[in-house]
This record gives sequence, structure tokens and C-alpha cells, in this order.
Amino acid sequence: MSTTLIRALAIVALFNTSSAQAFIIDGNLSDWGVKNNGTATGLAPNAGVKAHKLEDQHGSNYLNPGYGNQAYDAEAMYVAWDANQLQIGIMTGHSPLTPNNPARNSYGAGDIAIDFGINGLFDYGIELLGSATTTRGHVYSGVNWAVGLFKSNGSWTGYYDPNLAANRARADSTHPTSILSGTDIGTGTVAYTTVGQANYGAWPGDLHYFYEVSVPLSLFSADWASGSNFRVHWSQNCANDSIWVDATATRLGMDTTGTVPEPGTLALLPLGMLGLIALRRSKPPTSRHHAPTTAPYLA
Ligand SMILES: [Ca+2]
Ligand SMILES: [Ca+2]
Ligand SMILES: [Ca+2]
Ligand SMILES: [Ca+2]
Repeated sequence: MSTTLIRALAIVALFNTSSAQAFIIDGNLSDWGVKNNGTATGLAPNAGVKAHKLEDQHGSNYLNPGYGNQAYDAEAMYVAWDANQLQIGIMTGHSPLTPNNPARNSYGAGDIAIDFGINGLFDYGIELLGSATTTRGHVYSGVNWAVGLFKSNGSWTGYYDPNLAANRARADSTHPTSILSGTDIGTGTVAYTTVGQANYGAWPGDLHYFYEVSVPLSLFSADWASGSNFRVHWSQNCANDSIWVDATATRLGMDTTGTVPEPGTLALLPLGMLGLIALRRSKPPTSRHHAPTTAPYLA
């Protein structure tokens, strides 16, 4: 085996190690593959992302089930994990700084809700912004969820305030919004942007905001160890537009779906591809984790 080939194989091994590496929680989703190139395909994730959904909308006030145009558009969600962390990326047209003031028809951001078993019961919440009763980046179990303004059939409940008891009795609990209360079981990391960024997705003039989250898998204990499917969900307090991802790939131990070739597969890689990877890796890593265009908040 030539020294060039040995070096190329070593570089491939290094490359595959990095594919299982945690994403950098800085509010910039370029490490997930999200590109600032003003095209729909620029939102496609890279191979390290286990599950995702794209739902960038434009040109209509209707989002499903609510109205609100770009300011309430939930546009993309990405989910990944390694042996230690569950990580989530979100792109939305909804500014994290949007005031929560139902009397003025303004609704703040919701939190991330996770349903193990995908049975309609959201077992955990990750607090994104913080509130009077919850702390940014903390993970809660036994969550009392706020709900949006829509019934399970998508029709309006008839109330503008999502927390009125009468609204809560009618609203669709399968689209939870904010964590009202719960048991604080541990701390993750949250970063988000507060300045709208153009040139993402098919309508480059629209402004976008990003959340990036990482939480220790150990917080989900038996739920994670059970290997059951799970849903990751996010919406605004009105729930005008919800987005969710169902993760169904095997996840016990180190996940091996799609990212890490078996040794036998590695040996079959064409030499030309190894050379190409070596060439790509030899470039300085300046474009991989460029600085966010706005300072993220970190918790
Ligand atoms: Ca990042
Ligand atoms: Ca949009
Ligand atoms: Ca949408
Ligand atoms: Ca559940």
C-alpha cells in the first residue's frame, strides 16, 4: 500500500470521526449544511443530519392552520444525535424578540417539545428563551404545555389568548407551544439569532432567524434507551405554523446510519474519491464554521 493511499485512508478516518461530531451551537446552521445562497436546495441538510423537514412558505398570509405570513413561518427543522447529545436546528421567519401580547395580536416563540413513542404526549420540553418560571436551555419533564389558538381540525378556537381556560379546553394539544411549568431535570445549550438574515431558501428577500440546541441524552434516560421513535416539535404561542420531525432511525449506542462506512465499504471506495476527499480536506477550513452574522445568545 502506497504512503499516499495510507495517508488518504487516515484522512477518511478523520473525516468520518468528524461526521459523528457534535454541531457547534452558535446560531449558525452552516455546519448542518444550510447554505446562504438564496435557493430552496440550499436548505438541504448534510449527511450528518438524521432527520429533517423543510416547510419554507411565501407569498400568502396562510401558513396552516393560522395566518401570519413570513413573520410566523416555521420553515425548517433538523435533528441529529451522537453518543452523548441530541441536537436540533430550526429556521423560522418568526423573530425570537417578537413580543407576546395576544391583546395586540402578537405572539412570542414557543419551546421545543419532544414526544417519545409519538403518542401525542409530549414528555419533555426544552426552554428556548426563558420565562418567569423556566430557564433558557433547561430541560423539563412532566410539562404543563401552553397551547395555540386552533382546534384539532385546524379551525380557530374563537379565542385570541392561548392561555384562557376556555381556549385551552378547545385547543389542539398535539401542537404544544410554551412550557408553562414542569420538573427541571437538567441543562442543555441554546443559541439563537435576533437579527433577520436574508438569502436563505427560495425567497431570498425573506428574513430568517435560527435556533440551535444541544441537550445531553442522559436526561432522557429510559426513554432514549428504549429506542422508540420520537417527535421533535416547535411552534409559536399562537401555533399559526408548527413544524415537527419524527426520528425513526435506530439510535441505540453510536448511530451508524448513513454516515460511517463499514471497513469493508471503506476498502471499496475508489481511489479517485479518496483523492478528492484528501483534496477537499487539504483546503483551510475557513468556510465550514464562519462567524454568525449576529451575535447569538448562549445559555
Ligand atoms: Ca452551528
Ligand atoms: Ca418563508
Ligand atoms: Ca412554514
Ligand atoms: Ca410520548
